[in-house]
Amino acid sequence: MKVLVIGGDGYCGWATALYLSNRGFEVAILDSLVRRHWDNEIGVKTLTPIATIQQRIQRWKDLTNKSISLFIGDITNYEFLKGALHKFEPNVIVHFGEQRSAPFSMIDREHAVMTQVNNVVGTLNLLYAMKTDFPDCHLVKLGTMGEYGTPNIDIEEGYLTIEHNGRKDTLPYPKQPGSIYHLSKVHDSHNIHFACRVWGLRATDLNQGVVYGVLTEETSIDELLINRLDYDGVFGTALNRFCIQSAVGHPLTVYGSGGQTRGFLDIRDTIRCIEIAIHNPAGPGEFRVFNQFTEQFSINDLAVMVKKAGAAMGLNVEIQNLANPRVEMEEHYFSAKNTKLLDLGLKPHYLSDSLIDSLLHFAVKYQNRVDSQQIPPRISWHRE
Ligand code: NAD
Ligand code: USQ
Repeated sequence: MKVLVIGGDGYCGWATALYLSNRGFEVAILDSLVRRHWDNEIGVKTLTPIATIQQRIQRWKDLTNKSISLFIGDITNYEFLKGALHKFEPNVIVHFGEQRSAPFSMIDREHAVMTQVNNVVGTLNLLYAMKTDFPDCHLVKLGTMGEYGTPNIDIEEGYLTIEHNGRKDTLPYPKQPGSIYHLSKVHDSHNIHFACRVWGLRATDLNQGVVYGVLTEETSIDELLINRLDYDGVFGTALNRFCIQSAVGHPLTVYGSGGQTRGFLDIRDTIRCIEIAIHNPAGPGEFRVFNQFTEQFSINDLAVMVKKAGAAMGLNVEIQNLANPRVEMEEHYFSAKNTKLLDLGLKPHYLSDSLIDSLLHFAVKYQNRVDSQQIPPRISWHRE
């Protein structure tokens, strides 16, 4: 089976491409490398020294004798996208290729517009290319749990059955995203749903929670295969940031009171969920939604766990409550369903002391690459 991994040079995409290649899928990576450009634009670096995509793929070939094809270009360029699809002829397209940072999307009007154009137009191009030439291809699209926001009722997997004035229907779950980036994912979901309903395309929208961790079986076998691990205030995400902060003696940056609760998962489960979605494709015309996370935590829960694991390693970890740069609820109900992937066979790697411990050791190993100036949040959601 041929799988095209769009965004395959990124954090989730690189780990997924190698995992699928290792399992015998014929894999191609399509990436514009724009994420490396955005890092340069805002002056940040991943904790880890990542090789070029060409070196990475060559090293994988040298070590395993498995080839990964490479298409460098932007999916907002329709001619390029169509050319790549015709050359590779995928059975499955796994789409990670978007601007994925909420703070980056909130910098100013330019970054907001760029995020939505990049994400919405890229996905729309993909849908048109599938409609015209690859109608049977299965689209596995990375969405986000943040599409739902934090409603005061249970979050279902994509759809909600509602009774209204004596009539009943199952409709898309209401969306209340918390950033321009998260909104772009809502727009994508609507467009993909439309393409399934009207053109009969098949798609799985994976509403993923916050991913943590860095090592997977494949990315850990050689330094040249190492994955990116972001810790800066723009692209770094909660738990990964806390581990790296602990390693360099920076107080943990809890925004506001820290009661914000989100779904989380280990990167080893990200790649497995993609494999599960591929093996169990959506039917023609079906827009299927899975909530892809394994556990819920508040930011305070995570900070306390990291502090405890740090203490066991002899690190003195402080927790600091910063003024929240975001506009979000800090104390709220959060109860999201996540049974669909479990029913299809996902065996989660739950967050454990040993995982935090290994992330802390990993962070300590690369601590000399940390620029502490990049840790504090510097983008505000507030109106001046
Ligand atoms: P990332 O920034 O590490 O990787 C994204 C990759 O996509 C980059 O290599 C980038 O160059 C590429 N890309 C972006 N726009 C492109 C375009 N127009 N054409 C071609 N390539 C393009 O991000 P990630 O953390 O790996 O996230 C991947 C996906 O998973 C995103 O869609 C994100 O919304 C989703 N997701 C991520 C997380 C997380 O915690 N990292 C959680 C939930 C959902
Ligand atoms: N937070 C802190 N301190 C930090 C970083 C974050 O308190 O140092 C808080 C934020 O205020 C927020 C929560 O932690 O309440 C999550 O923030 P995050 O930066 O870890 O993640 P988020 O901005 O939501 O985005 C990340 C990915 C995005 C993905 C999303 C999944 O960057 O691509 O879509 O996680 S979810 O959160 O489920 O929407």
